[in-house]
Amino acid sequence: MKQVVNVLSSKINEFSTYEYIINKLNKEGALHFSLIDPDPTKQSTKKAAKMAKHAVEAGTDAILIGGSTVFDQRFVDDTIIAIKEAVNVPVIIFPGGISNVSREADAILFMSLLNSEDPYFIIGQQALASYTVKTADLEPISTGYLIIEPGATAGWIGRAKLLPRKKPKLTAAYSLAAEMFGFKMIYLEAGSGGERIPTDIIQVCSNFVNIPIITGGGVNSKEVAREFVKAGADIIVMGTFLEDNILKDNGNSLKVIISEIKKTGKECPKNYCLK
Ligand code: 1GP
Repeated sequence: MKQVVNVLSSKINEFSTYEYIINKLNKEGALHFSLIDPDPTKQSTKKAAKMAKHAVEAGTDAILIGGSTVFDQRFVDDTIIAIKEAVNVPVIIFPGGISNVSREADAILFMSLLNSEDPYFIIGQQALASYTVKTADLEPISTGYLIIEPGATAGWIGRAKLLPRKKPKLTAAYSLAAEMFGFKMIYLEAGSGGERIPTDIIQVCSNFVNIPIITGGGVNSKEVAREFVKAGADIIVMGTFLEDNILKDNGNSLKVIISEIKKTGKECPKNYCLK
């Protein structure tokens, strides 16, 4: 046990991905994260690295690694290693489950699916993963995860009691509770590749909470990205758009969207405190 504590204490003063996020948000007003699914049926590690390189050239601020149906832990490690060799922005795990945890990443969104009906997704798998995160020297960034209707794969797997699209105050209540519990960030989505969350949900949540709001799912144009940032989203995540376009146009269409996010971010100054 002492050894574990020593391992950790030697890391306390190292550069923190969370600090990078907060400082960049306070400087730029909005960030963009690129989500890559470490799935060998989708792309090789080499292709994943190429996608990340184009995304960084297009202006993305971090690479998220994750998927709801990750099954090959070794492939997750290899994908992250390849990406880290290609780019120098933080690589952060966006875990779909325990098999997503990799010591190769810089940080992990240590998420609790707060609107799950199954305690396993609220605290169970997090408890099981906690030793790995601690001994792997992965920086946990506690994140309250909320899934809104229709929820897609993430909602189904996480046994979410989906938050109603037409009742933004319900999502805001969960977001506020997440902040009161001490979560550092909130992640709102309605599922990957599907329907986007209603903009007024972002707006109402942002009126209530003082921690960064991450959102994604179905973002595929500069208009949508602008609308989300204007409504109060701090970090826009895009996955499917990257998968569909980035190797075809070398990131040119992504660059247009990220430029819009940065432009809109300047109109929405932030002043977050480090927690
Ligand atoms: C899912 O926000 C991510 O959590 C990405 O969604 O694949 O639809 O971009 P998309």
